Amino acid sequence: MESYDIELQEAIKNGNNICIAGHINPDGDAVSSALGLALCLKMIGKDVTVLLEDYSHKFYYIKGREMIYKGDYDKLEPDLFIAVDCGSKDRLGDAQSVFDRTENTINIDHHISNTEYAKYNVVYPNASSTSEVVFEIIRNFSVITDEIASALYTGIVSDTGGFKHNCTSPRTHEIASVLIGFEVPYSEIQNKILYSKSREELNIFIKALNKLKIENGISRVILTKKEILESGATYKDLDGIVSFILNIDDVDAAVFVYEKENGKTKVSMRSISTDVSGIAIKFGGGGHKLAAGADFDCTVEEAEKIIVKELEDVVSEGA
Ligand SMILES: [Mn+2]
Repeated sequence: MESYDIELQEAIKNGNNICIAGHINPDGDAVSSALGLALCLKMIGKDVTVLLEDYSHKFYYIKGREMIYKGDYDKLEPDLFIAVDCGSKDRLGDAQSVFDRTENTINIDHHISNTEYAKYNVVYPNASSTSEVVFEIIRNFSVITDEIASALYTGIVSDTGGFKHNCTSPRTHEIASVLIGFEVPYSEIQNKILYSKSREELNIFIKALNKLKIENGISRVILTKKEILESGATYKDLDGIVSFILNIDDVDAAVFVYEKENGKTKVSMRSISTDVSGIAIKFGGGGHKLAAGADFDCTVEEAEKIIVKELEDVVSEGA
């Protein structure tokens, strides 16, 4: 660990009443890094409150759910706030107000677009996942249990797509090898996270694939709120769609554009070799080189046009 991480460890040691929060609409890495870190800090005697929006039932097996706070955020007065997997302060959602009134704040992340908004920023863009960064931090406290190992393993599998995405490094595998030395049901975890689908997810997949278009190496799907809801799906069932439509011969970039519950438009991009993070940042979003997204105030059709044009420019530059 680098020298400023000693300051970080001191900050954690000095905190007693700690809030840990992940980004809005939490994915596997946000849930795993938040709960994995929470389980660890609880073991070393801290009072821990986890602030997470509701997330996919797929991740309900991760221990520590009872630490997730359901009460009034105005009542929280932590002496330390730790944000995990959250590239910018506004992505904390409702937890942002708690962050703002807490003096000691830590930001643990791996997004290249991270805005370093906390007092202590521990951002490793080369790490596969925030769960990987959390492992590097907590191994210094030397308390890893089967539950913590299962949580962090889940986060790593989730963000690497099963050690497949190019964020996977030799270090990622080293950490995974340590983690599966604990009682970690790695086959079940991989099946649950990467392959199994609920009926609702399957129905929205069928709908999405019926609307799939492929042109100039770019695959795309757009879905309106009406289409999503009439398939019986919820917004948590949409996660796998954009990665799925990237896995098509001769496709280099995939775009999934959908209407959110609040009527705004979400654009989610994945790519094999094209850097899509720049496009996301240009429209006020963020993410990673090969996986990024942004929100738009226009209709899904308008957003699709804008993004496909941007992508065609970048894809043709790279060709
Ligand atoms: Mn992540």
